[in-house]
Amino acid sequence: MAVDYTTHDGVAVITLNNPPVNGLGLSTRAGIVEGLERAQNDPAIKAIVLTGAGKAFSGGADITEFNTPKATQEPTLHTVIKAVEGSAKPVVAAIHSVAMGGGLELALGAHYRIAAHGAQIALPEVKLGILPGAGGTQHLPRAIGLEAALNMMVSGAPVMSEKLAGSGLFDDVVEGNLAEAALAFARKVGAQTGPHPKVRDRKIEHANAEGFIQFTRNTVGAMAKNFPAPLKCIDAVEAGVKNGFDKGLAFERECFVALVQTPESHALRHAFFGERAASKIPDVPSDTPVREIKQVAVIGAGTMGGGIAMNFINAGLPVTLLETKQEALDRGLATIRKNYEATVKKGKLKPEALEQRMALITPTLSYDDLKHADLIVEAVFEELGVKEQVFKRLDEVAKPGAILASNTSTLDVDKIAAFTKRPQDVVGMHFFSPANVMKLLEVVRGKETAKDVLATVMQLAKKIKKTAVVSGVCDGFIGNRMIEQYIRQALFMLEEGALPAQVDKAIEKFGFAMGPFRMSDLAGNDIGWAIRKRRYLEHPDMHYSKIADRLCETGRFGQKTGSGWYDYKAGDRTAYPSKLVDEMIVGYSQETGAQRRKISDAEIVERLVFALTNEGAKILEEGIASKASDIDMVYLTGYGFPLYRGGPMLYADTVGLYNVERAIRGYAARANGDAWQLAPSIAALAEKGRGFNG
Ligand code: 3H9
Repeated sequence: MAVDYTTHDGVAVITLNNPPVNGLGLSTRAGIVEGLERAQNDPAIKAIVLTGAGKAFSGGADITEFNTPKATQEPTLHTVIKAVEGSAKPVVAAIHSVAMGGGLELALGAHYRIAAHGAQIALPEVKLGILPGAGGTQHLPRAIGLEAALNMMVSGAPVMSEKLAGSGLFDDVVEGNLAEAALAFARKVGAQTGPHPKVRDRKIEHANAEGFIQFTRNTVGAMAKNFPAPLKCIDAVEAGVKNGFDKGLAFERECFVALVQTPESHALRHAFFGERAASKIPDVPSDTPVREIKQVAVIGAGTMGGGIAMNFINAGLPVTLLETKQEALDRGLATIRKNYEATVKKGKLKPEALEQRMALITPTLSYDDLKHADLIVEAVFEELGVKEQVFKRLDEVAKPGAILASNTSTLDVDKIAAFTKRPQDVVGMHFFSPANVMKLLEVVRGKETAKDVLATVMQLAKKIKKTAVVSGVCDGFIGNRMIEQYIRQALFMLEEGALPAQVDKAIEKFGFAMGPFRMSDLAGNDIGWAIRKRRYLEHPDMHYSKIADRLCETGRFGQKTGSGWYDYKAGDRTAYPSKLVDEMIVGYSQETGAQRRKISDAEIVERLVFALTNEGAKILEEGIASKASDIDMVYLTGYGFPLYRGGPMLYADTVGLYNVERAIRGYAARANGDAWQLAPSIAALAEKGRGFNG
């Protein structure tokens, strides 16, 4: 039963009861209408309270119903809200916690609203690529004013109920028992004669509504490039301001129907569910007991170790920070302090909080100080020999049951685990740089990693606000293994006729935050060089362009040396195309006999993105990732893949795997075609007319 109906001394209480968040799916909607009718037909009932059970009043429309027949089946949310509004007996919405999207729109249809302190109020539809489609664009400006309403809609950000007290949205915001307050309020208004107030009858008061709308449009237009929904919110509000509630409502509906079918909305919804799905590991049940993590230790106070430590400190967990030399430790601590000082300067952290956070760090030079840690994360030099020393030492000092994590980005976690007598406690925690900022955490599951270790790390990831994705053991794990194929294609294209700026521009226009050459200059070209040198030994048969090695041989390691694929000026991170490098590239093509040709931007995008997709498909085939959305989450949160395209796997689905297969087969038949080994699953899915995501 998605809705409960009870009576309390003349008041009917309709309680949404559709866990986890009281989504307004078909059965919930039908239940509300049924409850309203029951209350109308009972002469003993004088007023109605509409409320929610569990952790939300309502999280809004049921997103899983979008683009399915249920979404439009009566009673639609519009019908429900109309029934609430039209109730002859007053309806009081009692909001004890989250009221979002359709949930807030439902409450706006009620005659009265009261909320508990701390309730989260939002119209977050833009985050799903849509606009509030059940009257929110018309009701909210009438409830809290044009400016505040537009802010809430275009940002989608939640606002605490107490901040909205006195805004016109709530009749009361209470600190005590909301249920009792709601019943008392309902009895009071139930004794009054109607008609009861409707938000739709209020006026939108603003001295210069059109001017403000235009101002918002200009600001949002510049910020929301590639995301159509925020501008549509403004259009819908404007329609209501100019033409009145009903016409505004009709226009809002039109916009909603169009937006819900856009690839941007599809991508954003994919990311919403992908993020939640990533935390679920197929063979690790959600009720797996977790180990308690009260003390953390981080080995290595360099950029990575320091950033990792900050994550735990920010979550209030004490961290023991270990280095081998006092000066390295001092340097690490100074960098952490500097980072926090910058946050204080931006006004995002109180000065006293800075000291509190620093006080959570215990610096040490001794492994013996790690014996109380529940989790130890190693962030030392990326070499197996160094890791061996560290893990052997950890095996001696760590307490039984402590989780031993490696931040390795490419090394074999099973080999690292084998350095200890407790491989079941060893796991990879691959943070991305800067570790205190980047959302992604690849959790690398060794063949012996215990299930409760995985469950603990996934839970901890939530606490430190990371998107954690589980990867099996392979070279580069999910993210770096795929990026290698992407970089390989980028380099081949230089040989075949493109220049770095053209490649970067094409993929940045597609939506990547940074093209491969600017990215490489930022990370340091020597890093890729070191990896390639290892590859040449491990995979002598694998074909790489040597063009990047040439660049490195000249000492152009990127921004840190003032030159790389591009030229840089002191104190300026702008990448200026380098004549010297461009000539070197053309010279290299001539030397190797490569026929330079004009490469289109479309080809650049296809080769880079499909290289990711193809490797991603192999990663799925091998079970390194358990679902396609995990791969997309890695790319959306760690590699700057454009959010509005949903990741390399969803993008391939959007293009159609038949087309992806054809493109890959085409590239495989051309120069450097040996780099394209079509993943069998792409062909198999294409034949069935399916995609990675169904
Ligand atoms: C809308 O309302 C359109 C209308 O304007 C017009 C209609 C005509 N639907 O996040 P959590 C699931 S659009 C379906 O981990 P929390 C979620 O997938 C909607 N499912 O919990 C997860 O499932 P699972 C506008 C939903 O406590 C579980 O609930 N509303 C929905 O950290 C727990 O989620 C939004 O955009 C939904 N609407 O946070 C709000 N919401 O357990 C989106 C959640 O299987 N939701 N689920 O993985 C949120 O922001 C958070 O979920 C919320 C709770 C703050 C509510």
